[in-house]
Amino acid sequence: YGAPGTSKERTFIAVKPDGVQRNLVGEIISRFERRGYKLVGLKLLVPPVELAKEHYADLSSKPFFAGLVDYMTNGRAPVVGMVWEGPSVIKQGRIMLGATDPKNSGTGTIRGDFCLSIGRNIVHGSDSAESAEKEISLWFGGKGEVVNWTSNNEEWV
Ligand code: 3AN
Repeated sequence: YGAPGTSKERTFIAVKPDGVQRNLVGEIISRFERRGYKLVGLKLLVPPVELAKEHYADLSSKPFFAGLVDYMTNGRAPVVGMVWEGPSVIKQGRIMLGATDPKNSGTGTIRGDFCLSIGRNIVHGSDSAESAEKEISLWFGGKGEVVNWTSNNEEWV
């Protein structure tokens, strides 16, 4: 399970605090469900500071890093973490999210349909197989937190 390039490929998708505040959790889950992807991990949490710092470690030298970590962890709204499974879900998940900066996100993408500002771009999605593996183990590291199950959809989608 989880191996990139297989039908069981997995990615980490999160609805960030602005997406939760704006009541877009259902909309975002629904888009992945309707596409045919399978939900195999789901949790609502205010992430600990250490988790957010590790999640965004690649951005630790950026001027917006401290603000980004605070926004993710200050508890004004939680984060919804998810693991989605299916063919090319890492790449397709990024396409469904749209460009990082909503000024460049196409209509029809989540960001292109629902937001305007890079600091409030609603969703996160793993950007590579390496990131997906790291982020899934970071956010869903506990035993049984990611669930292997058979969807009847697989015969039809
Ligand atoms: P993505 O979320 O598309 O992988 P990253 O990893 O470059 O993009 O950025 C992570 C997050 O950092 C973004 N989703 C956004 O919330 C925040 N961010 C990125 N660039 C900026 C910026 N110039 N100003 C404020 N926040 C930013």
